[in-house]
Amino acid sequence: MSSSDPTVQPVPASVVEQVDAADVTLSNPKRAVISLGSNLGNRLETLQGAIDALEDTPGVRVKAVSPVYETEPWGVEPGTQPSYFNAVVLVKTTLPPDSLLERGHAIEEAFERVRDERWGPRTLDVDIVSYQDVLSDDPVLTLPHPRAHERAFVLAPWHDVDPEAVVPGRGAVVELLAQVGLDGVAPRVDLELRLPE
Ligand code: A4P
Ligand code: MG
Repeated sequence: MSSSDPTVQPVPASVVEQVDAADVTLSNPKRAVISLGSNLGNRLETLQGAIDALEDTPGVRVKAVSPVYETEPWGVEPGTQPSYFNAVVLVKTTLPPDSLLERGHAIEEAFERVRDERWGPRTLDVDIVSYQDVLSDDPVLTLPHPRAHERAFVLAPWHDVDPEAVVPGRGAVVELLAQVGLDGVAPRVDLELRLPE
Protein backbone atom coordinates (compact mmCIF):
# COMPACT_ATOMS: atom_id res chain seq x y z
CA MET A 1 0.00 0.00 0.00
CA SER A 2 1.35 3.39 -0.92
CA SER A 3 2.29 5.64 1.95
CA SER A 4 0.31 8.45 0.32
CA ASP A 5 -2.90 6.43 0.18
CA PRO A 6 -5.43 8.52 2.08
CA THR A 7 -7.83 5.59 2.37
CA VAL A 8 -5.47 3.58 4.49
CA GLN A 9 -7.56 1.24 6.58
CA PRO A 10 -5.97 -0.38 9.59
CA VAL A 11 -6.96 -4.02 9.82
CA PRO A 12 -9.95 -4.99 11.92
CA ALA A 13 -8.39 -5.68 15.22
CA SER A 14 -8.74 -8.47 17.67
CA VAL A 15 -8.55 -5.81 20.32
CA VAL A 16 -8.77 -7.04 23.84
CA GLU A 17 -10.30 -4.58 26.18
CA GLN A 18 -11.12 -4.54 29.85
CA VAL A 19 -14.16 -2.56 30.82
CA ASP A 20 -14.90 -2.42 34.50
CA ALA A 21 -17.66 -0.57 36.23
CA ALA A 22 -15.40 1.63 38.25
CA ASP A 23 -11.70 1.97 38.82
CA VAL A 24 -12.09 0.97 42.41
CA THR A 25 -8.40 0.25 42.81
CA LEU A 26 -7.14 3.56 41.46
CA SER A 27 -8.35 6.97 42.50
CA ASN A 28 -8.06 9.78 39.96
CA PRO A 29 -6.10 7.68 37.47
CA LYS A 30 -4.46 9.21 34.42
CA ARG A 31 -4.46 7.73 30.90
CA ALA A 32 -1.18 6.67 29.37
CA VAL A 33 -0.32 4.98 26.11
CA ILE A 34 2.65 2.62 26.06
CA SER A 35 4.40 1.20 23.02
CA LEU A 36 6.16 -2.15 23.29
CA GLY A 37 8.72 -3.44 20.81
CA SER A 38 10.90 -6.53 20.64
CA ASN A 39 13.23 -7.87 17.96
CA LEU A 40 15.36 -10.35 19.88
CA GLY A 41 14.47 -13.61 21.62
CA ASN A 42 10.90 -14.86 21.93
CA ARG A 43 9.21 -11.65 20.88
CA LEU A 44 5.63 -12.64 21.67
CA GLU A 45 6.47 -14.03 25.12
CA THR A 46 8.45 -10.91 25.89
CA LEU A 47 5.61 -8.58 24.92
CA GLN A 48 3.17 -10.63 27.00
CA GLY A 49 5.60 -10.60 29.92
CA ALA A 50 5.87 -6.83 29.70
CA ILE A 51 2.08 -6.46 29.71
CA ASP A 52 1.80 -8.73 32.75
CA ALA A 53 4.59 -6.80 34.51
CA LEU A 54 2.81 -3.51 33.85
CA GLU A 55 -0.39 -4.94 35.38
CA ASP A 56 1.61 -6.17 38.37
CA THR A 57 2.80 -2.63 39.02
CA PRO A 58 1.08 -0.95 41.95
CA GLY A 59 -0.81 2.05 40.58
CA VAL A 60 -1.07 0.70 37.03
CA ARG A 61 -4.02 -1.06 35.38
CA VAL A 62 -3.83 -2.33 31.85
CA LYS A 63 -7.07 -1.38 30.12
CA ALA A 64 -6.52 -2.52 26.53
CA VAL A 65 -3.97 -4.47 24.53
CA SER A 66 -3.60 -4.09 20.77
CA PRO A 67 -3.06 -6.77 18.16
CA VAL A 68 0.53 -7.74 17.41
CA TYR A 69 2.22 -6.25 14.35
CA GLU A 70 5.35 -7.57 12.72
CA THR A 71 7.30 -4.55 11.56
CA GLU A 72 10.43 -3.71 9.62
CA PRO A 73 13.13 -2.15 11.79
CA TRP A 74 12.90 1.62 11.57
CA GLY A 75 15.96 3.82 11.45
CA VAL A 76 18.50 1.19 10.37
CA GLU A 77 19.83 -0.21 7.08
CA PRO A 78 17.36 -2.75 5.64
CA GLY A 79 18.35 -6.35 6.36
CA THR A 80 20.66 -5.52 9.27
CA GLN A 81 18.25 -6.40 12.11
CA PRO A 82 15.50 -8.94 12.71
CA SER A 83 11.93 -7.73 12.34
CA TYR A 84 10.13 -6.37 15.38
CA PHE A 85 6.92 -7.35 17.07
CA ASN A 86 5.15 -4.19 18.19
CA ALA A 87 2.02 -3.56 20.23
CA VAL A 88 0.38 -0.72 22.09
CA VAL A 89 -1.10 -0.90 25.57
CA LEU A 90 -3.53 1.56 27.15
CA VAL A 91 -3.15 1.94 30.88
CA LYS A 92 -4.67 3.91 33.67
CA THR A 93 -2.22 4.91 36.33
CA THR A 94 -1.77 6.91 39.48
CA LEU A 95 1.99 6.97 38.91
CA PRO A 96 3.45 10.26 37.74
CA PRO A 97 5.12 10.17 34.29
CA ASP A 98 8.69 9.85 35.61
CA SER A 99 7.74 6.85 37.80
CA LEU A 100 5.99 5.19 34.88
CA LEU A 101 9.16 5.63 32.77
CA GLU A 102 11.26 4.23 35.62
CA ARG A 103 8.99 1.21 35.80
CA GLY A 104 9.26 0.79 32.02
CA HIS A 105 13.06 0.75 32.31
CA ALA A 106 12.90 -1.79 35.15
CA ILE A 107 10.70 -4.04 33.00
CA GLU A 108 13.15 -3.69 30.09
CA GLU A 109 15.95 -4.74 32.41
CA ALA A 110 13.95 -7.73 33.66
CA PHE A 111 13.90 -8.86 30.02
CA GLU A 112 17.67 -8.42 29.77
CA ARG A 113 17.59 -5.39 27.54
CA VAL A 114 21.13 -4.36 26.64
CA ARG A 115 21.75 -0.77 25.57
CA ASP A 116 24.84 -0.59 23.40
CA GLU A 117 23.72 1.36 20.37
CA ARG A 118 20.87 3.71 19.63
CA TRP A 119 18.14 1.90 17.72
CA GLY A 120 20.10 -1.31 18.23
CA PRO A 121 18.27 -4.66 18.40
CA ARG A 122 16.59 -5.22 21.73
CA THR A 123 14.65 -7.85 23.64
CA LEU A 124 12.26 -5.14 24.82
CA ASP A 125 11.65 -1.45 24.39
CA VAL A 126 9.03 0.21 26.57
CA ASP A 127 8.21 3.72 25.40
CA ILE A 128 5.69 6.11 26.87
CA VAL A 129 3.83 7.39 23.85
CA SER A 130 1.60 9.79 25.73
CA TYR A 131 0.47 10.63 29.24
CA GLN A 132 -2.87 12.43 29.35
CA ASP A 133 -2.36 15.58 27.28
CA VAL A 134 1.03 16.35 28.81
CA LEU A 135 3.57 18.07 26.56
CA SER A 136 7.22 17.93 27.62
CA ASP A 137 10.48 18.49 25.75
CA ASP A 138 12.61 17.08 28.57
CA PRO A 139 15.04 14.64 26.85
CA VAL A 140 14.72 12.22 29.79
CA LEU A 141 10.98 11.96 29.14
CA THR A 142 9.65 13.69 26.05
CA LEU A 143 5.86 13.69 25.82
CA PRO A 144 4.33 12.72 23.59
CA HIS A 145 7.12 10.43 22.36
CA PRO A 146 8.95 12.59 19.80
CA ARG A 147 8.75 10.06 16.97
CA ALA A 148 5.38 8.37 17.67
CA HIS A 149 3.48 10.52 15.16
CA GLU A 150 5.66 9.35 12.27
CA ARG A 151 5.75 5.63 13.07
CA ALA A 152 3.19 3.22 11.65
CA PHE A 153 4.36 0.62 14.17
CA VAL A 154 2.97 2.86 16.93
CA LEU A 155 0.03 4.47 15.11
CA ALA A 156 -1.51 1.29 13.63
CA PRO A 157 -1.85 -0.67 16.89
CA TRP A 158 -2.82 2.50 18.78
CA HIS A 159 -5.60 3.15 16.27
CA ASP A 160 -6.81 -0.42 16.72
CA VAL A 161 -7.32 0.04 20.46
CA ASP A 162 -8.49 3.65 20.30
CA PRO A 163 -9.78 4.82 16.92
CA GLU A 164 -10.46 8.30 18.31
CA ALA A 165 -6.97 8.75 19.74
CA VAL A 166 -5.05 11.99 19.35
CA VAL A 167 -1.29 12.53 19.61
CA PRO A 168 -1.18 15.61 21.83
CA GLY A 169 0.06 18.56 19.80
CA ARG A 170 0.21 16.51 16.57
CA GLY A 171 -3.32 15.49 15.60
CA ALA A 172 -5.62 12.52 15.23
CA VAL A 173 -3.95 9.13 15.04
CA VAL A 174 -6.22 8.12 12.15
CA GLU A 175 -5.00 11.09 10.08
CA LEU A 176 -1.36 10.64 11.01
CA LEU A 177 -1.65 6.97 10.06
CA ALA A 178 -3.17 7.85 6.69
CA GLN A 179 -0.17 10.12 6.03
CA VAL A 180 2.40 7.57 7.15
CA GLY A 181 0.78 4.52 5.52
CA LEU A 182 1.16 0.88 6.41
CA ASP A 183 4.35 0.06 4.53
CA GLY A 184 6.53 -2.22 6.63
CA VAL A 185 3.89 -3.12 9.21
CA ALA A 186 1.84 -6.31 9.00
CA PRO A 187 -0.73 -7.51 11.51
CA ARG A 188 0.01 -10.99 12.87
CA VAL A 189 -3.57 -12.18 13.08
CA ASP A 190 -2.31 -15.64 14.01
CA LEU A 191 -0.93 -14.27 17.30
CA GLU A 192 -2.64 -12.70 20.26
CA LEU A 193 -1.62 -10.88 23.39
CA ARG A 194 -3.76 -11.40 26.47
CA LEU A 195 -5.14 -8.79 28.77
CA PRO A 196 -3.94 -9.76 32.26
CA GLU A 197 -6.61 -11.47 34.39
N1 A4P B 1 13.07 9.03 26.58
C1 A4P B 1 12.64 10.30 26.30
N2 A4P B 1 11.33 10.32 26.10
C2 A4P B 1 10.89 9.02 26.24
C3 A4P B 1 9.60 8.42 26.17
N3 A4P B 1 8.48 9.14 25.87
N4 A4P B 1 9.49 7.08 26.39
C4 A4P B 1 14.47 8.70 26.84
C5 A4P B 1 10.61 6.34 26.67
N5 A4P B 1 11.88 6.86 26.78
C6 A4P B 1 11.99 8.20 26.56
O1 A4P B 1 15.79 5.42 25.11
C7 A4P B 1 16.71 6.49 25.10
C8 A4P B 1 16.26 7.54 26.10
O2 A4P B 1 15.03 8.09 25.68
C9 A4P B 1 16.01 7.02 27.51
O3 A4P B 1 17.06 7.32 28.34
C10 A4P B 1 14.73 7.72 27.97
O4 A4P B 1 14.93 8.44 29.17
P1 A4P B 1 16.30 3.94 25.12
O5 A4P B 1 15.08 3.09 25.23
O6 A4P B 1 17.36 3.79 26.12
O7 A4P B 1 17.05 3.78 23.72
P2 A4P B 1 16.44 3.64 22.29
O8 A4P B 1 15.05 3.07 22.40
O9 A4P B 1 17.41 2.92 21.41
O10 A4P B 1 16.42 5.13 21.84
P3 A4P B 1 15.22 5.93 21.34
O11 A4P B 1 15.76 7.13 20.68
O12 A4P B 1 14.18 6.11 22.40
O13 A4P B 1 14.66 4.94 20.26
P4 A4P B 1 13.20 4.81 19.88
O14 A4P B 1 12.78 6.09 19.24
O15 A4P B 1 12.41 4.25 20.97
O16 A4P B 1 13.35 3.75 18.72
N6 A4P B 1 11.63 -0.23 14.55
C11 A4P B 1 10.51 -0.96 14.67
N7 A4P B 1 9.96 -1.54 13.61
N8 A4P B 1 9.90 -1.12 15.90
C12 A4P B 1 10.42 -0.55 17.04
O17 A4P B 1 9.85 -0.73 18.13
N9 A4P B 1 12.14 0.88 17.98
C13 A4P B 1 13.21 1.65 17.84
C14 A4P B 1 13.68 2.42 19.00
C15 A4P B 1 13.90 1.81 16.56
N10 A4P B 1 13.29 1.10 15.48
C16 A4P B 1 12.17 0.37 15.64
C17 A4P B 1 11.59 0.25 16.92
MG1 MG C 1 13.05 3.40 24.02
